[in-house]
Amino acid sequence: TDATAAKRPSLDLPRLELGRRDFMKAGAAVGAMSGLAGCTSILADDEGDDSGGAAASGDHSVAPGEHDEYYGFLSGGHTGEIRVVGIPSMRELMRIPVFQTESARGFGHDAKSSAILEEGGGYTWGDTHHPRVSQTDNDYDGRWLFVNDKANGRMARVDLKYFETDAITNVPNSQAVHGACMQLPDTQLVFGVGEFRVPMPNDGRDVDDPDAYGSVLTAIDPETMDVEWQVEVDGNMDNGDGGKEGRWFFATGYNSEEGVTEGEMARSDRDYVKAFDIPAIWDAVEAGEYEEISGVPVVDGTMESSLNEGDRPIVRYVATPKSPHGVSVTPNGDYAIASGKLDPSCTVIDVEAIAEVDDPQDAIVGQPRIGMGPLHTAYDGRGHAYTTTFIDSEVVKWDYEAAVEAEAGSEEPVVDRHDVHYNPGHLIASESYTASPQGDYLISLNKLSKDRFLPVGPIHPENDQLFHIGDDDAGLELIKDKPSYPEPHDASIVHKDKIEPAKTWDPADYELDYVAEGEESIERIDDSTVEIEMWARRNQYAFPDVTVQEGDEVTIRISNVETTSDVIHSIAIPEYDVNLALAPQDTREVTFTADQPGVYWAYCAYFCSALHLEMRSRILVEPQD
Ligand code: K7E
Ligand code: RUQ
Ligand code: CUA
Repeated sequence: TDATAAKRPSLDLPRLELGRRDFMKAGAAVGAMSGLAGCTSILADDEGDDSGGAAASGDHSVAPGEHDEYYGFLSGGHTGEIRVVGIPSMRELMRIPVFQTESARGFGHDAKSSAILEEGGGYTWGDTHHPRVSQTDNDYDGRWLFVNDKANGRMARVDLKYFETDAITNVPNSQAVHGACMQLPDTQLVFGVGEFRVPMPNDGRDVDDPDAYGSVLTAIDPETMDVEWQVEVDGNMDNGDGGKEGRWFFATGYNSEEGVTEGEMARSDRDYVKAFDIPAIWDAVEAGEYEEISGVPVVDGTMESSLNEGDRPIVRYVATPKSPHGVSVTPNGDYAIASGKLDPSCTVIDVEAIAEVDDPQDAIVGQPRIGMGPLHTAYDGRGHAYTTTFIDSEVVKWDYEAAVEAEAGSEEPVVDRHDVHYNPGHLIASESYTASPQGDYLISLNKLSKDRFLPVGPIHPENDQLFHIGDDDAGLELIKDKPSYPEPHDASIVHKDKIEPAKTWDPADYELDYVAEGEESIERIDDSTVEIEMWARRNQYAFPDVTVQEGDEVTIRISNVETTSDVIHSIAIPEYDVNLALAPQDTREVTFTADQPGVYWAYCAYFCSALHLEMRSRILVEPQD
């Protein structure tokens, strides 16, 4: 309405003047942004190609048998998983299935992980973007990793004792949970940043009335994974990051126009970084100032309501140039830096000032010119920001205090830039999301690899490029290219000393009763139900033969009784789609209906010893009559 429009904060920021070169590139930018990423003409004037470690100073190799310094947790995009790599070797150490079934680890095959996927909505895939490791006192505590599902609007938790997904929350009123991050310093809440706008609830009402759609920020309790509250905002949101002190949470966004087509969404020159006042939201929830939708308290954080709150709006709308994408808070907590995406600048927001200024825009204290298509920013702990430029295909290193001193639009704060290959999305530096990044390594997660690797058909790998950034005189040194299966978005890099994975299963964590040797049993519960408790060890299962009747519902609970680390067994039953992976001391359960008479050789799929191929049992399914 006109009344609402009148209440919108003014949008008269100093307008950055676009030069002719930028204007032409901006044309190319729109093409690349909409998927026609054929920016070879832009890339053609890249200077040289300093690939490989030869040009880099220092030795960042990791010899065979040696361990890496860091864990890198990379999202797997629409594979639905998390990949664990060692840094600086970039060796892939493990994959953690999150939103998809995965047979090597038996995820989604045993009863427990199947229930996690089922209770999480029952979808067969997800789109992981932002893996964030839990923190205590603004430092990694190595307990959990949280990651969003952009596809189906979910948040998952990975238990870093077992490197295994242990919870998935299907977030109501939200179709694309995009940004994922937490309230700091102690992971008090996990935030899911809603991107797509939909009717709330999305039950068929208002289907063609975009004005009635909404998008929400969702706060989740990290222990219970229950949704605590949501805040509805104007426009949609994109990425997010928490302030270091726990009061503010920042989300970028686009589509303040609230359009439904690309043209409608990109019309405005300005969009908003939303600053959520977390204590004020709690106050509103506790005062009952919310509407319950789909069983969740939804607080009104739209511009209109925020302005009506008078002295304490729960969301401040900070207008920034064109569709800001990434936002991240500096390690010292002083600034939230948003990347312009369709504008060549980054916007530096003074975190403390947000609470003090009347007009949220007055909290903007710097707006350096970075390059074309700035997307995401990481930190080295020495006052430098590193921003990816999607269109220019660069990592740009700049000094954020210098940006506060400089005129808006100045390029002076930039201290170094380095080509990447090609079209980077996120980048991540060692412990960049904490208060104390190490400032030694940085990975640029590049969306296109084009010609960097042997061709493997029309779907190319991505290219994750590792830089050494520890020597400010040497600047950014490219150390390594790592081809990556589609498609990592974001990552967290955690020092190895902060992660303590279990070597075998810990009885304190058992959900099912362990079956020791001598405790095995086959029990017929009734006419059509059989329960089998058994174990596995080198090189046999508890029973050489198991006989059931056609039509029986068979439950197998099986423990791997090995105590030696790395001796993994499994039980696979051909043609019954049964496949359980069993780490040492682990117990898993599966239920299937024995509806096909015949002989089925249950076998172990992990090569566990010289007699591994002999590790087999017969499942005999006797015909009904
Ligand atoms: Cu830029 Cu989901 Cu962080 Cu992808 S988002 S790149
Ligand atoms: S067998 S060792 Cu097919 Cu060679 Cu597995
Ligand atoms: Cu157990 Cu192979």
